[in-house]
Amino acid sequence: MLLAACGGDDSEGDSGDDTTDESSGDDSSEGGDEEASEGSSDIEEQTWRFVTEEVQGQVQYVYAEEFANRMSEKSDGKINIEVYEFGGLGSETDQVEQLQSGNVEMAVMSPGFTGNMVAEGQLFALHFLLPDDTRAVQDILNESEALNTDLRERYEEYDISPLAYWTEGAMQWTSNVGIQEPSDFENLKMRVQTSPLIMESYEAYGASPQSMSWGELYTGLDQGTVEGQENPIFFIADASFHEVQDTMTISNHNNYVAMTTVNTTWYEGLDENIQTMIDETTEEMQEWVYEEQERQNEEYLTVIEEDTENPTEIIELTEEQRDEFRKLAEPVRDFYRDEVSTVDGAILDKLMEEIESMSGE
Ligand code: 6CS
Repeated sequence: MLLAACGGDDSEGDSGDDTTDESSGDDSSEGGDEEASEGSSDIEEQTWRFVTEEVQGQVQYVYAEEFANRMSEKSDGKINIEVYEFGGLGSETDQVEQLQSGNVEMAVMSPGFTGNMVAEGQLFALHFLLPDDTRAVQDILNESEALNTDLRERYEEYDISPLAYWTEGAMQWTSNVGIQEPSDFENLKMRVQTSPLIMESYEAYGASPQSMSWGELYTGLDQGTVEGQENPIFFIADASFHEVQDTMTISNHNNYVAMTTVNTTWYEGLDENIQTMIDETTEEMQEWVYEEQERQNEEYLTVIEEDTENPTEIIELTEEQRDEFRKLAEPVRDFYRDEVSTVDGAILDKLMEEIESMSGE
């Protein structure tokens, strides 16, 4: 499949020069005024592949398109990045393998799909760990040494370098039962990503979690193979999950964290000026993607609210109701320390200290 996809069939990949996608917003030309970097004349023409877990218009995809455009401009057109949407190169876990083997150079990856490999990365599955405020979450993701140094080193043991972590927004629950208290999860067949700790988090509420690719999720919910799921609002609406679910619970129990990743061996073999160009672009993109996810999450909330053909009851949890879930979620941190982590939870504990010291600033 990869060979076919890499064979230059434009329907599979995006050259990265296509700025016509309206959903990338007016900002798609941001960075367009930037001068080609000094020394770009030394750069040899090259094509890289950048795979995402989402489809055209969704946050990860427009992120990769914008990244590609900026790299092309900075390199005076020498670096051409082909962007692949979800599905073109297999499932989410296939994509992880393709990055590791170097079949693709770059990927947007969710830690929830590397849980069976990088044990420490599962800390993102812990509910009520990150701050409630999404901006504060992004600040932690930008500044945390636990994540950007210690966790990165763990991923690098598997030839994956996370260059940045960014939020795609707070996650909410959808179901037909209308989740308001932990007992509503009793035996609920909850669809989750492949991380064992995500499963543990839902077992703590009494649910019956099942891992599944999101490509099968609409049908799974429609046919009752699974009965609930978690995602940011933009994704729930754009993937039409709300059409096959009666309720959406605004729980803000966690943020959806994505990682900009590169194949470590490939990246380390690049000329220093190209590495710098990648690093600078990754850093610039942090604010860009923050605003993009915020815009999409706001817009798609309205889409759900105004979809009269597929009405979805929106249930907003009170702080007291959230506390009932929090009480059950917090002991899962000990499970992570004792049963999951290979360093007794050292990265988690450092992250928790960082969160505490940032929230006190
Ligand atoms: O639920 C999922 O698996 C998908 N959710 C998002 C927000 N992005 C891609 C991911 O695979």
